[in-house]
Amino acid sequence: MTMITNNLPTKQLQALDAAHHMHPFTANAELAKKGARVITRAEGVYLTDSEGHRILDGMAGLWCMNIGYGRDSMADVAARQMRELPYYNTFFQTTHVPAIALSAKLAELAPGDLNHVFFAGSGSESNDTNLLMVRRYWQALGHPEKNIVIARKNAYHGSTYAGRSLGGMSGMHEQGGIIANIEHIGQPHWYMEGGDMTPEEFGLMRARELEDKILELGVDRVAAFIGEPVQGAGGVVIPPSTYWPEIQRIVDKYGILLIADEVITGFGRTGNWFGSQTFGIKPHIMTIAKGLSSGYVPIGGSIVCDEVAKVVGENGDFNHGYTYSAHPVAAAVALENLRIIQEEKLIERVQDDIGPYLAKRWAELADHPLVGEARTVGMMGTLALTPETGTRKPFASPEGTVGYRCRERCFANDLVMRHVGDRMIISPPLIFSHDDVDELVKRARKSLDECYAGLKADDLLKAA
Ligand code: PXG
Repeated sequence: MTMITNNLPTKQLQALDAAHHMHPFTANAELAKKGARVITRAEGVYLTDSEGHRILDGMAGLWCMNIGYGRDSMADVAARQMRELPYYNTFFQTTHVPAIALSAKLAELAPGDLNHVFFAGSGSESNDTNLLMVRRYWQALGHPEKNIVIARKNAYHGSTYAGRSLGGMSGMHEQGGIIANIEHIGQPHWYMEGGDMTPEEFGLMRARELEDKILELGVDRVAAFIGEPVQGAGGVVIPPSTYWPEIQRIVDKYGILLIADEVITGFGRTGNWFGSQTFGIKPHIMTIAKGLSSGYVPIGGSIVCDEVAKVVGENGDFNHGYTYSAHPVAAAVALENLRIIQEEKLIERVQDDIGPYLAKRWAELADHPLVGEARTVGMMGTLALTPETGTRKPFASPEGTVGYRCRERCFANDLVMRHVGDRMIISPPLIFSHDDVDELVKRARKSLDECYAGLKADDLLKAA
């Protein structure tokens, strides 16, 4: 077989990719016709493709590249760890230094009594762990029937069976169904679903769906509630200020467990170490991945409070674990990533400098005729595309038509900005400079202009 390198012609790489590589969340036959964009290298906040384009990464990879690409020390730590101890497991009464150091570090960083870490290879696996952990907790306390987890529509909790079942993406549920004893309530998405209510009224209403659901099922059946502090894949849904305090009140009142899925919101994304701190949430378990290693290596985990860890730990074996739980190379690289975040004060930067600057520049896009709403929290941003500013009406075209067209313009303008339905979203690396923000807003505005002109020409600027 020929050596496949960056130097092969794009067309040849695309043909091999189409022949052998099944892409996630993709209509592969369709992609094969046009060919995937081949990313060949990256440095800082820019990607380079096989055609030599320099692409500004407004999504930090897939919400994970918090410290930016091309950090030599990350590679050095990985190489050192691979030479010293490339692999060992933590089953069978063994441990190793990277596992010890990373779990202790996470216990130090996590709020409250979240002092115990169960490692996995990804966010999805960690949510599998969490589903089992909360069920096992109640079972060990003598309540095996307390096994239902309440989650939310349009949530994303991963792609394994537990992840996709806890998640509330209808397109995922339609393919293969979901596992039993998971219930979904409404999401706190005021712009799309708030009707005539104020955001604050709507936030309370949606939170109280949790209380209604607990009473409907019976509190003796409910193990836990899971939510992302800010829904990421659902379209950067920043909840109304009333939402999380009311969820917390309900969870406390009925004594059910609270899982905060921090896979996106963890490690500085919202201006604190964890989104739970930004929104005043006190979870029993936090799901982590992505920014834990800034995507340099796959690693995820569950940070667990004293009480849950005690009950699960004091009742015999917890029959669960992954070959790569606390993988030493991944753990060492994650530790180096945390060191960089701390030493470069990236979280303080998001809080005091680059977050507010992004908020200011992003808000300027609200004057665009295609934009109905422009919001940010920390280094996450969202634009609602609208056929009619001043209303929150959707487009007449099938949802996602306009968003897809806008994303195509971003692609053409060398900007990674995603669409979710008819919403555009960003989640740039935390190391973004003011110039990078300016460049992102410039490319976004150009893409919006071109999208708007195209919609006008094709008579698609119509409200439903
Ligand atoms: N929880 C949350 C909140 C996530 O965003 C996962 C769990 C699963 O993590 P892993 O590491 O198993 O992928 C995620 C992942 C998108 C997109 O389209 C988002 C994710 C993954 C893939 C695509 O925005 N988030």
